[in-house]
Amino acid sequence: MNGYHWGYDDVNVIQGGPLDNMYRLKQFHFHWGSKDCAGSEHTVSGKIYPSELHLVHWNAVKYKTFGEAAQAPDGLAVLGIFLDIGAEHNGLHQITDAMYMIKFKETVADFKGFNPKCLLPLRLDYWTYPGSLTTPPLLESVTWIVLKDPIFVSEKQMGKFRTLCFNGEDEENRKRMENNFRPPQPLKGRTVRASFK
Ligand code: U7Z
Ligand code: ZN
Repeated sequence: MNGYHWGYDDVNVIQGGPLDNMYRLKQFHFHWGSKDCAGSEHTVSGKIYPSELHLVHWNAVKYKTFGEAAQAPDGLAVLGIFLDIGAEHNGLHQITDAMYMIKFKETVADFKGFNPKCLLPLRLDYWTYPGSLTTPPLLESVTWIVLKDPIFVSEKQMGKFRTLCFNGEDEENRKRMENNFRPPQPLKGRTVRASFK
């Protein structure tokens, strides 16, 4: 016995590339606009995408908890994937088809057997740089890995994101969940490296 036990904790992980350790998936989420001309948090030579998926991973080799990792420079690794408008995305259906059930704050839906690997594009060319969380507390603990190739989703699927609300079902004023992105920030001397020529 070597004390190591393989388990589900080791399924949704990323390693290699700019990462010195294995990073474990904590959560994933999307940012999007009210219209297709806004939504992504990264831009490519000025090009803005309608949405950006973030697969948030943490260094469970070096740190005991996600909270501890979130405060260390090598604590988090977020894989960013652009969403562009095209044909329907089969992998995304399980998510967009559940959205009517979770329209309001604090509503939940059963969600089983989903592997976010189905949301990756074929080619995994990426840019990488040391950066921060894009929401408060904006901790500078993220190795960003932003894929060059977008995935394509239909306008109808994108529209389902925009039916979600920040408010609860019983609240008077409806506040649509949209434009939940932070615009690009100055590089401040950081270097962005590409995995490809
Ligand atoms: Cl985990 C933590 C540590 C210290 C102080 C505050 C926190 C905290 O509560 N959060 C950090 C951000 C809440 C959980 N957080 C996120 O889940 C999170 C993860 C990724 C991104 S993003 O940069 O990929 N958009 C944003 C928020
Ligand atoms: Zn995010």
